Amino acid sequence: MSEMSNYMSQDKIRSLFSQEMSKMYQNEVPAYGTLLDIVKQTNETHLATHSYAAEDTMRLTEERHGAIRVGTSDELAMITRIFAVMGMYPVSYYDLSSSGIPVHSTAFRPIEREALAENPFRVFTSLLRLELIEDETLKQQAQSILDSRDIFTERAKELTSKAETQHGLEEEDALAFVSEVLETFRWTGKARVNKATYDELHQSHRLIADVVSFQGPHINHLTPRTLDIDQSHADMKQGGLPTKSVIEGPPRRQCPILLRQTSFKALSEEVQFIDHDSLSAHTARFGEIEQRGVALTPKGRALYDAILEKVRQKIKPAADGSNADDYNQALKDGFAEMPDTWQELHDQQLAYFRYDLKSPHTDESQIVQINGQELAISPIIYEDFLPVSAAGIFQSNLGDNSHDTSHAQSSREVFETALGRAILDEFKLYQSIQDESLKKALSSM
Ligand code: OOG
Ligand code: NI
Repeated sequence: MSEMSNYMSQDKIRSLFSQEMSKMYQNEVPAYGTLLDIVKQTNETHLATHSYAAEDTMRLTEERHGAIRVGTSDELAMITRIFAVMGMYPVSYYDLSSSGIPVHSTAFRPIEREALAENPFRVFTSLLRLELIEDETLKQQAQSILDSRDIFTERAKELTSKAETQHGLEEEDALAFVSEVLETFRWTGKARVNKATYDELHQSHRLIADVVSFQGPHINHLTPRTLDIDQSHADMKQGGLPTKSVIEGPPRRQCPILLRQTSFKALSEEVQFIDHDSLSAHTARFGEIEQRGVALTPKGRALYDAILEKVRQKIKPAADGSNADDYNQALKDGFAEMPDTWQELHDQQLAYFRYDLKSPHTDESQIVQINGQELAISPIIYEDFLPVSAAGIFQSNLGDNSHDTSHAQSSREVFETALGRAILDEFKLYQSIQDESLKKALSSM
């Protein structure tokens, strides 16, 4: 396909986009720059005393994910097309309404092993579920406010169509595409509604005010990768960032699983309403860090979900941090049930692994028997999100007074219709990476 040689690769476009997004966000939210410094420090200290394979620490301090919240299915459909230009596809459906948050979500991310290695940047994308607003009048008002906005620049839409038609973008167009798309995620501080409407939306749910009141889905956080989240979490507190009380996800383990994340809470920002005379404080934008471990199989995930559920039935982390130590202890105790060696996780088919030929350097603990052959295993890193954790991240930024929406029906079909394509199944993606590596390893013996 020689005609494609002039096009910038999707991976490169995605990398540029995440870099530009990072620059913009550091300007918009100075505390985020502080967070990046803290993580950089943790990682340097950690690397001085631990060894990693070079490919594990490439682009270490670059952001691993960001998040946005859109208001309508048309917006989501266009976002889907835009992310596809950057090689990002919707993986997994997260229904957060069961946690009292009126959205459902997916994450747009690269799916091929090579693309993930090049730049794994993902965007957790939520669609507001206005049907969960009880007040009919307010619901209709919110809908018509959303229907009257266009969150994309004309040029962004043109370039997206062009990329689709010609299956790629030349460098000049790709650069323009990145900067035009960035506009959609920029914070302006200018609301499209008056103060009274904002207050009413806010009263209904803080998230609804955040999605409906503005020109577009401002990026609400970015998330770099830390090599030691417990250390970074402590340093964030120490450094005076208003840090979430507990780390979401599994506890610290010998063999890290899935995803652990923590954040500093959204800071107050000035908002100008259309009736000009009100300047007020809106809290929506924050900073987060993440540490990822091995992806679990459906069996491993069921065990994870069951243990977490059991722990949370005993103790739920309070927003003010008052029971954080007890919660962490309960989490640790609960997860004692889950095997914590690579071999057990592998042999019990709880997690996904890549197979390679054994080398003299292969650690004993990462050698397994397959078809009578000894192979080396290495964990396949989890690339997706966890609904309970995501709800915890949302909630810590919505304050204590956010009231529950009624438990709504999950509506994956509605979401997929809005996307204009099917959501990919994370388990199938991990399984195929595992299968391929096994085939390759066995055939080269
Ligand atoms: C998204 C929160 C979820 C995560 O890392 O789980 C999330 C949001 O606040 O819009 O980003
Ligand atoms: Ni996040």
